[in-house]
Amino acid sequence: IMINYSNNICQRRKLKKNLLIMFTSFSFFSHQLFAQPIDEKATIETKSLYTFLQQSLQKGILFGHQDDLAYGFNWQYKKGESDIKSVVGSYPAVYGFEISGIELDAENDIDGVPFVKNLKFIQQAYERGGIITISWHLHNPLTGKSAWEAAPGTVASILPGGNNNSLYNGWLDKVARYFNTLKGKGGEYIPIIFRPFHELNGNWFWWGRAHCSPDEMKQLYQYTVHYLMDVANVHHLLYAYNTDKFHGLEEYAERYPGNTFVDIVGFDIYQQNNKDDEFIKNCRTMLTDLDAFALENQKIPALTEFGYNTIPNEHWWTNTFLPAVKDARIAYVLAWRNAGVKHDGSKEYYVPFKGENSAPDFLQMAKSGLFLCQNQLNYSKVYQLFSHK
Ligand code: BMA
Repeated sequence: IMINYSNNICQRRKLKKNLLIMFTSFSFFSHQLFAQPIDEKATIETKSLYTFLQQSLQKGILFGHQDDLAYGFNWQYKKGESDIKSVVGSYPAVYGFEISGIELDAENDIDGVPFVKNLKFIQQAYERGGIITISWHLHNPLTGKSAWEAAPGTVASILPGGNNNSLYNGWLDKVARYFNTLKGKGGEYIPIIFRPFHELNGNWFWWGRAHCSPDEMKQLYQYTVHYLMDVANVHHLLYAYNTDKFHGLEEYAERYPGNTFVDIVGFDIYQQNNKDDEFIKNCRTMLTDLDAFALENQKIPALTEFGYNTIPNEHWWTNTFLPAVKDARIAYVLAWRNAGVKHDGSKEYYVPFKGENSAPDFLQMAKSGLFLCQNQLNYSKVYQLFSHK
């Protein structure tokens, strides 16, 4: 840039103003156009998804639901069915899936869905421009028990030098193998937002806060990303770092593995009882912190899981959820699964289904226009922002 210095104050002011405009627009565009997934070898569809998620921050919040295509409150494996669709007439924009069990060669995931079926659902969603995110409630590698059964020393045991490191490598190989089966019609890999070690500041999983040091957690996250990317050569993943609810940025960042290991930053939040105002307040505070963290680290913010089990308040969507998230800068929200009536007779569901009490209110919320569903996306918009050359 050629700059002609002048002593004229007025001209100098003008120059200052112009430089300011140039600088702000440059940083705006650099944030918009130059940020890339952490994986330099990310496939072109994965890069496209990343850019799409960034752009969508200006357009609205993509609405997501776990296991949306596999089952709903009172159905299972019905072609074309979706609880979200039964209420708003469109599939969600984001589809959550689970791979717990893959590490033990199970045929079904932890919630009973066969992996071969999940593969088909993922392909269907992808082909219409849906966005896929996958969680992993991986078993405890030290004890072989569930993700919820912590044992001292588990994390250290799977890091390099630990007794179970090669076992864990084997698990990651299986995860990589499964991810490599996720392909579109042209044989291209389907981009996945992978969110390992979710809710890592809670104490309920073996990788939780009470069971390993911040350093061990960071190492585990870094090791996992490095292994999948550089050893297993998987290049169609975006990585989400995701805490549970947290109190302030210090807690949020305590176990953050660093900017070269994370693409998306988020947290999970559930309402537990009738305290709607508290939910709104807490959620807004955390979203403000998340926004600051995401801006500082140039990451894409998202609400990686949320819900109020059985939605006891029929106006929860417009009275509570909408006020909680409406001012937030987040790419997507993911409601948890509609498990239905479980073996013990208890119910579990987080989005309405046809005839459910909060369904009209959910529809009302959808009309606010804040949320984007599948009907506002298509394949080329999400996955073909860049061309194969
Ligand atoms: C939990 C519940 C469980 C489920 C688990 C893993 O929050 O929904 O029923 O098995 O997630 O998906």
